[in-house]
Amino acid sequence: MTSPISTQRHGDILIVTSNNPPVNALGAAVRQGLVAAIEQAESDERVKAVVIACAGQTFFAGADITEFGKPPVMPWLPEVVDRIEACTKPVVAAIHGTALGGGLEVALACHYRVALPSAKLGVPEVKLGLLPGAGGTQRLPRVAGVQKALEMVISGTPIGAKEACDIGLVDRLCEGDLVQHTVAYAEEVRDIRLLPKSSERDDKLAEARANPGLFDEFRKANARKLKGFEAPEANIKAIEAAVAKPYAEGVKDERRLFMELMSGTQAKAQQYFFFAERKAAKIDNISEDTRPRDIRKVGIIGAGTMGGGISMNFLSAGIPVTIVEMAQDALDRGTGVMRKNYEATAAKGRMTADQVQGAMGILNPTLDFAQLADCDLIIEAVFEQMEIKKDIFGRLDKIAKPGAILASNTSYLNIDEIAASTSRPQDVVGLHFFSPANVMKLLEVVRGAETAPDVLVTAMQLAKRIRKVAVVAGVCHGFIGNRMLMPRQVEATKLLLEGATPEQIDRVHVAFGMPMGPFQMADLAGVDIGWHRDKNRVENVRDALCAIDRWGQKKGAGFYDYDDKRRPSPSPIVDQIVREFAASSGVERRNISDEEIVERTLYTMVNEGAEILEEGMAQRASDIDVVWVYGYGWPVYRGGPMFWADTEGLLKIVDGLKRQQERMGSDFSFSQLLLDKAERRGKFTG
Ligand code: 3H9
Repeated sequence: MTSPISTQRHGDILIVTSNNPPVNALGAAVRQGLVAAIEQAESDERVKAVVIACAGQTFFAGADITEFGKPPVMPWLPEVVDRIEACTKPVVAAIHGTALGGGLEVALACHYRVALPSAKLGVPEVKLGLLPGAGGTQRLPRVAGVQKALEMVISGTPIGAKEACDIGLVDRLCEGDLVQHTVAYAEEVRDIRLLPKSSERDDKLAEARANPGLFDEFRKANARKLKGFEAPEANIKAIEAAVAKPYAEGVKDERRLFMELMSGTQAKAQQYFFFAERKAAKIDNISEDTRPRDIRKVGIIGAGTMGGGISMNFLSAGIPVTIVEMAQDALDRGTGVMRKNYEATAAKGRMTADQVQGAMGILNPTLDFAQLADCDLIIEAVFEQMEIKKDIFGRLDKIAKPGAILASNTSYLNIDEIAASTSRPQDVVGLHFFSPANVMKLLEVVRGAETAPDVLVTAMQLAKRIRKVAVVAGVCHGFIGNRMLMPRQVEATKLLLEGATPEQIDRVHVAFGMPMGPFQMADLAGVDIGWHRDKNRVENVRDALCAIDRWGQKKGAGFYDYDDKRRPSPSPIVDQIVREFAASSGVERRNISDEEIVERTLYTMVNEGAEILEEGMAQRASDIDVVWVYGYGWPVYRGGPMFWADTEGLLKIVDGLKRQQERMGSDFSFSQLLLDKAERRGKFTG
């Protein structure tokens, strides 16, 4: 087998090149090749300095994640980086693309770093439930400063090469031919023998030692973001060790903390999720040579919250949008909200005024439906009612150009029925965005019975262009995400009558790691969503709340009372209503345990997920997990509902559901797939 590492002498510089597509991950062969190349440089008297560069789209993007959990193959990455730093001849990194994780650790071990201005440098290990484990927690604070290192390890977000240069992480920026420039740099430094070693620097650590409160302040400032996750605290501790101890001791702490994380469930969940997200983009049963349709212009019908949010995704990606409303005031209101949202982003420094202008400048607001005629994709985002949608699709059929994709943003309705109101069902697809649509990363792509393969491929590619993560769902009520919400809501409401409070149920969900519980979510989204609007028809707790205008946060009251800062408190009125309903429906009230809440509101979701898989409404269990992490804030450190069920053990899930089966009554039936897998000690994922 040929090595992914090749060497070539250019005068007295040895150019070491890695060619390990797609991202030059630091797999065993790359690590072995790098050590061999350094040995070659040491033993060849003609070589005065070394350049480490990568072919293809990027500098090393990190350790090879597919090797995690397998028996280790020598040399380990920590040994490789130490060997590079110990080289007696200057080693210069040539950085393009993304120097991430182990890739940045290799660069930090080099004595000098040259980069293209477009390069990005970062340590995303925290997103995999890990920390930079090849000396990164020790070298990065020494080179970039402790505060910056803390920010980088905790966010996992890379910084640009320009900033890296400003803080001393990159020594020189260059335009044009990177390797040529790096060789020239190596020639400048080739005679230096007292080489700068990242591990030996102390100046920036000394600054941190002068500010002993730094770590606690950092923990306090980031407490909310870090809640529930194990890796961030381990990252902070490793950097604390860098400041407090000599390098040789600090790396020992780093290794111990790394191994602890690596053997934990959170790291497994987060690494599983990394691949789950990438798998979601792949569509079953579609030939690989299916070409996407060209999307240059998008039409949106409806300038409400959803229509406006959806439009912003395309505008931000530079794709012109024609947005249609029925009345001028609704159109003005909708475009006004979009502008305000952009301006708020600009005020936070995340957009320039020119970018705001640029986005709004390619928006064409109109009352004229006929202006959709030249759009390549038209997304309907109007009121959730089948008759209205069918009418719109019938009209679209008459004016849209041949080959245009006609999409509905429906969150529950049958795409096949909508498609049947056109003469081109093959062009119809569901594009279910999540609210707020300009923020939430998830997009459910609903595949109708007749949706053409190239329409699906286009939808998946377009999702990437607008920075969404797309998951293919089949046609069923609520698709993947909202369908799984239903059993949760049914049981949560029944638990209220039986004696639990909204606070208790929400607390259990938040403690589990969800951003909010079912009743907090109802209050935020609007208790009145889907309500029949007849104040005299009161058949359940929700009807009763809606009848007295307790529609949630927007009315200052819902399942909770809210003060003028939208802070919730338990509501005696809701308690009274719940008790009355319990009495009138003959429900006996009792103490409800937290465990019962988990079994009836979370285990039931797993059961529904299994049902969705069994019916083929999701392509794979990991797609369900992607929907729940990106659409509803399921804690990524638990992988998603299906991965979590696997870690709990499917037998335990089945036993819990059996325990509750009588109480759940006819609202619940077992998924055969779940029962079968549990019996065979099987898993949904992996
Ligand atoms: C680490 O370094 C630990 C060390 O500190 C300590 C060790 C002791 N390994 O994302 P894409 C695959 S932890 C293996 O679609 P893009 C990916 O699965 C690592 N495979 O491309 C996909 O495969 P497929 C720290 C990897 O252009 C293909 O490459 N580093 C790895 O949108 C293309 O990926 C990270 O966490 C990997 N490290 O984005 C960086 N990375 O085609 C993780 C990617 O079969 N990677 N693949 O589906 C990324 O963030 C993005 O992939 C990157 C490119 C930005 C590089």
